[in-house]
Amino acid sequence: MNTPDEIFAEAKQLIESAQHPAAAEELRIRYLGKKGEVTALLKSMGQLGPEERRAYGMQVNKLKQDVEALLEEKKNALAQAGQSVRLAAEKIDVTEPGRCHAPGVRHIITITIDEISAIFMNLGYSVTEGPEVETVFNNFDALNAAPSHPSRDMTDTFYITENTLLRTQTSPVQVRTLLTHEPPIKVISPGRCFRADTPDATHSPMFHQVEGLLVDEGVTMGDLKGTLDLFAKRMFGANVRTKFRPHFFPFTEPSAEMDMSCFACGGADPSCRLCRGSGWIEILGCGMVHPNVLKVGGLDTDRYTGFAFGMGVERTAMLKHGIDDIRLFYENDVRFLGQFL
Ligand code: 2NL
Repeated sequence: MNTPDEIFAEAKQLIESAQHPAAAEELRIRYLGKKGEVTALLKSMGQLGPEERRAYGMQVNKLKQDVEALLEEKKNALAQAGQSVRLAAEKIDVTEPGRCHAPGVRHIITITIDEISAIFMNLGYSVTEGPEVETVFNNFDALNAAPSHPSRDMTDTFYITENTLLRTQTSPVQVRTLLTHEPPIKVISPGRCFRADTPDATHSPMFHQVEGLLVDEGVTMGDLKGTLDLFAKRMFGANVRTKFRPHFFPFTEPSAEMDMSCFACGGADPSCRLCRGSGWIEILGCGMVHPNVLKVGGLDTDRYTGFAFGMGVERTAMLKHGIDDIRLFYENDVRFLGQFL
């Protein structure tokens, strides 16, 4: 058995080189535990005589206290060091630049629909939406389209069944309004439409429209012109002038297309991309609601008149932002989409 001095020397060296609280605890068990070396010395004293036991006892007790003190000191030092390591690891440099989370933007089609809607909402219109899958009745019959009208053709319209289709315009939303509401009616209906067109720079089989409908007593063509002229000025700038050209739609009579003065060249540039030197750009179709359409809503056509209009959202956005290909809207290239905020 080692002497107290030998045990102390070895314990001191081992405790000093302990790197971890668990290593220190192992050493405590090795020296001071039930089967530890110091404990063994204390137990062995029973074999000594009374004189010897007293002196040796003091020596072993001192050994026990010294090892305990060394362990205590080491455990404190290790805890302190652990704390420092943890603090160093958790240190945050508040002077570092922040990480950027690039926010998305609304799609330019959504932005354009919201701008158009805001202009009409400020004039007291409600915004109504309806299903993209519609009945042939709401999309064609109710809108005075002759049974032989070319737009009904399978090659122009996506039919789901004989009586259901993907709407080719958002007018069926307004037909629903006519069927369920009494005048005064003042609504716009933005939304997605579908036509079996081959894609090119100006055509897409899926596109968006905003249509408007106003029905009340005493509504005139003058109301239509004033409303749409004000729309053009708010949408494209206060300098814009408008003119109305006769046109034909089955659902309006009379019908017209509205042109606005070219905000790009004012008619001065024969090679102008927007107006080709004519000075005028077509922006929407409109007219006085055909009596046959008013009758679908059960209205007395001697008492009520109305106007309606429809515009392509893609075309409006392309004019306003100088976009030259409709397909850019659907390619989801963030370099394109991120330009419009
Ligand atoms: C265009 C022309 C137009 C309408 C849409 C309409 C709706 C009802 C009754 C009568 Cl419920 N008319 N809508 C009227 C005239 C023109 O759209 O060129 N759209 C892109």
